[in-house]
Amino acid sequence: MSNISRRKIITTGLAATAGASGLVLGVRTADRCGLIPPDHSGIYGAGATLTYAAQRLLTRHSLAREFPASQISKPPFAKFRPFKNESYDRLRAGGFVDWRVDIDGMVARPASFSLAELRQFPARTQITALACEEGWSFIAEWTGVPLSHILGLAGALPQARYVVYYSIQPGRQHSIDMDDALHPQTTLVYAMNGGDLPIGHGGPLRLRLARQLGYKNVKYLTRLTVTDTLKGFVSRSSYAWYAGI
Ligand SMILES: Nc1nc2c(c(=O)[nH]1)N[C@H]1C(S)=C(S)[C@@H](COP(=O)(O)O)O[C@H]1N2
Ligand SMILES: [Mo]
Repeated sequence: MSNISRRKIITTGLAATAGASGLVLGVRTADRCGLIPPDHSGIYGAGATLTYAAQRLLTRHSLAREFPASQISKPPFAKFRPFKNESYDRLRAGGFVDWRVDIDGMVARPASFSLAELRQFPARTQITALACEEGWSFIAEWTGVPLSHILGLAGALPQARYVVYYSIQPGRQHSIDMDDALHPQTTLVYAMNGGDLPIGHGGPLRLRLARQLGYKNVKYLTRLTVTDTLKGFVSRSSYAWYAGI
């Protein structure tokens, strides 16, 4: 073996070792700073941990891009998935007057709100893109109540770390950490492009997270649970827990 190729092997080996220990160091630091996503799994989860940690540190308080009205996408949108379910159909037949979203868990005042009540709360309207992990996206104007307002009304306890949220569609629950829950663009959306939120887009109510991929934007929202752990809240999703964009 020539000196050159031996040196090459040694440096390559060193670089690989440095890379691996860099990851471990990164994960350890992330753990100390509360930057480990709940779906990490040891060293194999290092990629997800570093994505989460890096994005948290870089963009903690930053807003997703908002667009002018001229940029709103023309319907029909890329993917429209009509939804059927007996209790949903009953509520729909009644014009959604009986639709409610409940908030429970680590809150001082568990509560339940109708759409009419939600519409009385301070609203936020924003024109943002919804991007599916499958590679398509569209821009729409979304109007709703900031989740931070609902958490304030219910009195989320200081030790709360996550919000788990549920759809009337079984198996569609997801969860977010408090940074995303309190983010000003995180809203319970009941209107889109100036009209009621269409059925296909989650009407009458969905959670809209401008800084998260499509699948975290759960449609037909019925319940919010505030918690300090995600143990026991199993998500069926095979996608990463953290879907920051
Ligand atoms: N209840 C429910 N919420 C859902 C879904 C779903 O099938 N059911 N699909 C998710 C996915 S994968 C995406 S990309 C977006 C799509 O939103 P849209 O239908 O408004 O385009 O909704 C998300 N929320
Ligand atoms: Mo998606």
